[in-house]
Amino acid sequence: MIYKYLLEEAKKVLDKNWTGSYTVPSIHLYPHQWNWDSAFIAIGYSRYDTDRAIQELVSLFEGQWKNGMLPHIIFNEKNLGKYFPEPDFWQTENLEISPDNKLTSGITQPPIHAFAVLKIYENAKDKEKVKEFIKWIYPKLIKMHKYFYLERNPMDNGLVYIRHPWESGMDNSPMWDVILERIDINKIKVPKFERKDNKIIDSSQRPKDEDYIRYIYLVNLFKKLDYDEEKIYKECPFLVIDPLFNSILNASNLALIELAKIIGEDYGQQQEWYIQTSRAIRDLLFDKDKKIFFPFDLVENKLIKVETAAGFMPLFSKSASDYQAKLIYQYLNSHNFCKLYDNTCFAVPNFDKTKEGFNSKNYWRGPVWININYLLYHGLKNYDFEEYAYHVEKDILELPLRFGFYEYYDSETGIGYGTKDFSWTAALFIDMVY
Ligand code: 2M8
Repeated sequence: MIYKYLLEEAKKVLDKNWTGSYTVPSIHLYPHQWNWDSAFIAIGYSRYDTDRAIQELVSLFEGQWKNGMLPHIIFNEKNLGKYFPEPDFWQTENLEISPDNKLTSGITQPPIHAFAVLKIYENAKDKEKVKEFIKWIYPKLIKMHKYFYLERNPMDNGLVYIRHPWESGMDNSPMWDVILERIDINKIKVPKFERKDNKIIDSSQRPKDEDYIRYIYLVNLFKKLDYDEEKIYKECPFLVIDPLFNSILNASNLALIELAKIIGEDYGQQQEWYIQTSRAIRDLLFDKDKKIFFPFDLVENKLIKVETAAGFMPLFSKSASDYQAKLIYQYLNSHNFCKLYDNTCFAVPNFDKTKEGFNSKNYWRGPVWININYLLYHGLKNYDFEEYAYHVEKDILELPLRFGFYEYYDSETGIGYGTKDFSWTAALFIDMVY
């Protein structure tokens, strides 16, 4: 295969970003350990270095909170001063529920970890070694899922909320615009801060300053409320059921069933979670006229009708009905996203190209992201949409081949943007090539 020769380059990217115990997403822009990045990175390692794949997740889970939450950043004390916001802003170190020996943020990210652990097992030559690792991480994964179902499941229907755009992983997605406008930047007070990201990357490809003011407002609110989930739920203006987050959680529920079988544990609990969350995704988040799943705003109790790739993700967890999957497919395979054999786009942009505010170069507002396409690829396979899955696979391989291992790619020209030598792009490329 022509992509094989690039494998070594992809591995070099991961080597460059490897710290000895985990992998940074990018040395300059993201110099700490990130939650869902590490899971994607571990999937890449699982193809050729089981030990590193395991080590990546061991380091990550050392930062797990006592209440089960896995923070979105585990800070590396040696690298402090290069990123914003860091521990001085989060101030989580003296909480009863935060870990004793790690500095972390106070929010989480999409829980793709059980899915990644199963991949490590499937790809390993030495299954017994991975079995020992599964025995170690399984209770931690269960604890994390329990945290979501107990503390973030306000309707008690298996749909869990996020409370910060950073928790979605799709930080400045147009999905969050209307909600964030609720936070009036002329009326709020936030501590003085200085961004670092827009000194490293051209600011036209990053979130706006107004976005950051709101992000920091929310961090400050959590801090003020001592990271107490009940208090946060009462006061937070950003409380959203995200289809991406819930689909990932649910795909991980499926993986947890398999992991339990491998180590001989009972899996009734995760089966129940799976059934409940699937049903709620199908019944509450789908819009059959728009042919896509939407996020749900818990503050105003309504769907947020903004069409992004997050709305295709119930395919990944097999939570969409066949009827919903067919409608989704029609919409995905149209000029709004990227039609098969249309040579003017790459599969698939993160936002409907025909909508106001679409920007093919700006971060989560329209470029192609490899991790999202990776999830979509698996989702399409789940429903036997083989031709489109192949189309997505081809672009996941071709974009790095033609343009390098970038953080995201212009969905019209394919040119890479954001930071280069980006870990999950390299890791998922590796997984696809093997
Ligand atoms: C981006 O988010 C961070 C905050 O978490 C940032 O912009 O500083 C997002 O793309 C997120 O999904 C990703 O996990 C993180 C590290 O790659 O960068």
